[in-house]
Amino acid sequence: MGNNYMKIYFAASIRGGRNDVAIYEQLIKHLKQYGEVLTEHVGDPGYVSPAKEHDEILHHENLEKLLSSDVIVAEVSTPSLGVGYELGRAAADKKRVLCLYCPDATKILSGMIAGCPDLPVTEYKTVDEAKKIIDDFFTNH
Ligand code: 6IA
Repeated sequence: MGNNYMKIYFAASIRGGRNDVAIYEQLIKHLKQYGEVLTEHVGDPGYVSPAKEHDEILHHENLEKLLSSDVIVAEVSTPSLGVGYELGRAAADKKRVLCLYCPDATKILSGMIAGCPDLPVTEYKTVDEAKKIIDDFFTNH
């Protein structure tokens, strides 16, 4: 497969909480060897909130990117309505999806993600483990 030409949509929490942004940043950096990451801002610790009145255009632009992507990689450990919505749209469009989840007793993954056969979830404990899961996903598919 022409992995270098892949369009990758990386999804992770923004308004859901930015505690894991350093992880997102590292995962995005790693993903770039497999293609173009359409959503690099998700891993930018300095990303500044656009004003709420831009939400409509933000939704439109993100959805266009999501539907044009070849693969969606979502970091789902911090619960995010936006990520859940994106994953639902991805599943409806039969996209290839990888969900990465770092288990935490205080943030149990939604059953609507964990229980969806079109949204495979792989658990990881360290960023190195998550990178390896990404490598397997892109080399074995
Ligand atoms: O509900 P959330 O905000 O946690 O949703 C995060 C997901 O929705 C990410 O995967 C993004 O693709 C998308 N998303 C949500 N908000 C934004 C955004 N600005 N900019 C780009 N993508 C977004 C919203 C303002 C924010 C900086 C506070």
